[in-house]
Amino acid sequence: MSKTRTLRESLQSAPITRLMGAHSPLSAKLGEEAGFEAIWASGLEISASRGVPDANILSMSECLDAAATLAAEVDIPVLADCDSGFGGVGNVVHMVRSYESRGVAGVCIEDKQFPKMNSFVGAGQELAPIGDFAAKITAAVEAKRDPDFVVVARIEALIAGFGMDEALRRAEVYERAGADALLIHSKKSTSDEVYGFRERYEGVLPVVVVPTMYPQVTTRELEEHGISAVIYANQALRSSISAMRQVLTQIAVSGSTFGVEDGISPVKEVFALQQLDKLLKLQKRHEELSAHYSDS
Ligand code: SPV
Ligand code: MG
Repeated sequence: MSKTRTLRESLQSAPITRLMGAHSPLSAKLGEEAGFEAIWASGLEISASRGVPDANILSMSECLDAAATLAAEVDIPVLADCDSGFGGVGNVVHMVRSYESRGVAGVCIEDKQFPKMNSFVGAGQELAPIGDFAAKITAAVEAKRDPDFVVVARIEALIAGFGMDEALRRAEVYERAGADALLIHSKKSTSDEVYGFRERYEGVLPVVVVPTMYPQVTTRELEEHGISAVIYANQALRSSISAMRQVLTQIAVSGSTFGVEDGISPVKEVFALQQLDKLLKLQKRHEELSAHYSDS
């Protein structure tokens, strides 16, 4: 089955789909290895890995390259965080064509103005007019070539302080505009707000959540409340920052790497993630074939 169809069907059916955030092929591989159904090519993670804020500082082609590069290294589908679509409707159409042609299974665009600001930053949460964003969703849906390519509409009304009625109004309009799923984002410290949205939303689209600010919630609880997919958007990145910081400080302070050896991945593990065994097999076969052709 194609990755686009896999993602589409996974969102539309039980059990809940779990997406792990990634910013590199290595982190995507670790997400796949841990058993997640799909990868979220996170704007926050990709920006942070480049040392810049999550505020459309990177261009679309930089984000695309990061998402496509990690998509090429995993067998599970990748949903790309495409911020607010990188500009006007022309940018959205170019974005869909580009991501689709580079092996990404779907895109998520949020109803904020360009340039967007990460949702957990107090300032800069400017919502796009509902009609403008809905029309972009329709343009995105009409631009795709593969009918299974997924277009997720992300609602930022709760983040921007416009309340539940506005979030629900937007959900209904984005559904009519052709979205395949809705991502309802919340910065509350409990899941009540997204559960409230799920209860009052009367449409048929799968609902996706990102529980960064309400980490106590479990996948099972989300599923029991009718949530179709959960994105663990940035835990891989954050764990790598704290692990690297701790180890690097220890080496700097102790003047040796001996004390950290037991706590870090052996070089062998790095080789395994690089699929070195495949290269060695390939080289062996090449030698054999080479000898065979030399004899003829
Ligand atoms: C991301 O991972 O970039 C997201 C999720 O969009 S959030 O950081 O919660 O906005
Ligand atoms: Mg993002």
